[in-house]
Amino acid sequence: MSARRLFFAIGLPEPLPEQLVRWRAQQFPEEAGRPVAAANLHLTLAFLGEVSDEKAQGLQRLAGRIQQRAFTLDLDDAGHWPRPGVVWLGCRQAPRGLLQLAEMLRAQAARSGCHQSPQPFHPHITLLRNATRPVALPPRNFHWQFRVDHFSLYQSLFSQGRTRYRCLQSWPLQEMP
Ligand code: 2AM
Repeated sequence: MSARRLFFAIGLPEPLPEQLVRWRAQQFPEEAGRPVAAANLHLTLAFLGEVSDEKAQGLQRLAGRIQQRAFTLDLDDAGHWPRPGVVWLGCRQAPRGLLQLAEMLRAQAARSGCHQSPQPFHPHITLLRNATRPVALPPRNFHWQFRVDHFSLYQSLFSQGRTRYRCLQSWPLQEMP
């Protein structure tokens, strides 16, 4: 039986990925960590792990039933987790809509047998990996904002030493009438 490595996430609208990559290059020295490619920048809502096609179909059906309002995401926070070696961008105050959406997807995933981390959900966009040594974080004078009006299911593919994410399906979030 085939299994794919899947996760639900929010992708970034153009031209934000390129803007973030330029800003990152100005803010962090090369030795700080391995930069995530612009096309791979995303905010994970629920990590599913290796999932059979049958289980994935069930999770896609459940995702399609989610009724959730669109929300605005403010990227105005950054941090460093030395243990997993991650430098990230996030929000000082996560919107309720984001937390509710992630909570729903993670609960559906857990009920479907996809192990969910017991750690609380901390919404973030990974900018650098392998950042295990101390890193000077940029001054908090940055702020990007975008409207989140859909979420997606991605497959993580690894070949020729590179990770690439393929969007399999997207679902809209409701705008206020
Ligand atoms: P990270 O960026 O903090 O590493 C695809 O791997 C996405 O799923 C990444 O954004 C990753 O978060 C997230 N993720 C969450 N739990 C994971 C796990 N146990 N293994 C790999 N990725 C995980």
